Amino acid sequence: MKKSILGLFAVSAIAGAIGATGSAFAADAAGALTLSAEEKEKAKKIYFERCAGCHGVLRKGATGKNLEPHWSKKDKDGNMQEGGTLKLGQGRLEKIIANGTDGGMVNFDDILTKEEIALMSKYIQNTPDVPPEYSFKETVDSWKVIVPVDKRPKKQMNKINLKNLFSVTLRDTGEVALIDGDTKEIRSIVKTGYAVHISRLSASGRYVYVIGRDGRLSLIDLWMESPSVVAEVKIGFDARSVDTSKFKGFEDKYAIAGSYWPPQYVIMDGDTLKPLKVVGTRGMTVDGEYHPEPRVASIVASFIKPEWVVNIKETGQILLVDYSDIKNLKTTTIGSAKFLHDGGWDASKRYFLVAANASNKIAAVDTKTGKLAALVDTAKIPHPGRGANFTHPQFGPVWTTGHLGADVLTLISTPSDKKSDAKFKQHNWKVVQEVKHVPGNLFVKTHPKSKHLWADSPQNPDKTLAESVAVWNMSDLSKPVKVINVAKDSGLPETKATRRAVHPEYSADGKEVWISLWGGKTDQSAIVVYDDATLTLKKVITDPKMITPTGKFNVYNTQHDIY
Ligand code: DHE
Repeated sequence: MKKSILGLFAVSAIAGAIGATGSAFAADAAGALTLSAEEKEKAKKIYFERCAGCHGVLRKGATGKNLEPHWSKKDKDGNMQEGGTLKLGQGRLEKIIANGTDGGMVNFDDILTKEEIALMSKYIQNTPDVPPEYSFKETVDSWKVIVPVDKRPKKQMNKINLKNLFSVTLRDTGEVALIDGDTKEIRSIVKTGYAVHISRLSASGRYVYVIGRDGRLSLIDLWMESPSVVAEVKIGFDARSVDTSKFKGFEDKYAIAGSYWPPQYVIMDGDTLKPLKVVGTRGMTVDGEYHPEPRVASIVASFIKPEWVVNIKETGQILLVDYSDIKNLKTTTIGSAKFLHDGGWDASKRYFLVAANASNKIAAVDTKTGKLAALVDTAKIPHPGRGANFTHPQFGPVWTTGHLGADVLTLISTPSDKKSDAKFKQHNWKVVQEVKHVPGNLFVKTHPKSKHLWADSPQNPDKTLAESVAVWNMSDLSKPVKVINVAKDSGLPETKATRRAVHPEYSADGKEVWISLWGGKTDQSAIVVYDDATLTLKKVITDPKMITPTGKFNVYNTQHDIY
């Protein structure tokens, strides 16, 4: 898979390569694998930034393959299989890291130097260090209230139309840009954690919660004259998810953030981030095996119960965490499939659909009954983001996922209580259509007021495709109505490196679609805004401070889970 950059979705085909070398374990002299303290520190940092997301801190594998020096396991027929990085050896590992594999691992030769690739190959043949735990006390010690609640404004002090504000991740600078959706002006740039993953909103829409990959959670008060961080806490060493309490009576009361390492989630006060409880997620997988690193993937707040849906990646368990009594926390554990990643609500917001990406399945949980509603087989490596809900002309309400590993968008029929939808019941939880797209898709998006469905393809190895998005008219999905080259439309000078067009996001009124043009750290990046009705370019938002924009979160749409 040449020339798709970022290793963040690296799905290594190392296991596929086992046997190809035929070499015995420890082909390299043990001494040759010894690293100096300085080399080890450097390798650890690269591993955390580039590899841990897919392969896990303990290297047991998830989206990416197991990278332990030696592993053995029974295959489905009960035969013992053996493998590991030692068996592959230095030369083979260097090739895999540099060039990627057909199994989906991207090439790193344009991110890492030759020396760094050699270093990483050595590093992963050594036994993984087990990182330290992170206690409740340490969480509390990291907690800072920068502006106490009684010193905060009693009403909105700025003139921004907050509903249409966008919180935009500036990935490589550890910041978010707050961009006015009406004027397209950057209102403020706020320092946050490293490589922020997502922003989520409080139920009232006043507070933005921003989680960094380094586990730093920042709380931004949008009512301040210049919106800025009012509280911060570090919830772990490696994190991706956050949400808030959205059930009636609990608005803005609690926040929850999930950690990859240590595997746990933390419940906090919504307006101060004061840590209230930490809950570990180690335990048994859906196959009945103990896992030491079950990471917290997506979290979503229910609107119909005081509950969060917390998806545990490695175990395949979906937790419904009842926050009505934090002291006596009640949790429903629903077994689904591995490895759980991202997902979103269906149109009724009763069912949460989450990708079990290594099983090529979508798991749907019924949050009303607290039971698994369906496990739907899909094409390879579903990656919905939050998915896209619309009414299909033939099959009624559907939820859509894209795929990293397949050239389709999958449409799944979802239940509806409307009398007029009764005729679609027979299709519920079935794949009703696969719409032809290209592989390497990360995010799909639509809006209740739109007739269009947008899909990106930033992980496609072809530069032109990675820099483009496709748009369908939902009344005829036979082919896209338009494929838009976002990099060209940006008017920015051509670069050798790919500038990925990623993460379509609608404005609050559903009339505009914002796409990030995600260039390298030293390239000029932009947000390119399109008119959704005409599919024409409306505005290019660019600025020297616009460095590596990725996710964009419109306040109103994120607050109400509109997608
Ligand atoms: Fe994400 C959502 C994890 C790489 C941009 N990403 C999520 C969620 C998880 C996750 C668990 C769901 C959060 C939720 O809803 O609560 N992402 C991971 C990884 O483990 C992975 C594969 C590797 C890593 O090391 O992080 C990864 N993600 C990426 C990227 O490379 C992206 C494109 C750019 C970046 O930020 O580094 C990226 N992920 C996003 C975005 C969302 C997201 C924009 C939110 C989508 C939305 O619309 O809500």
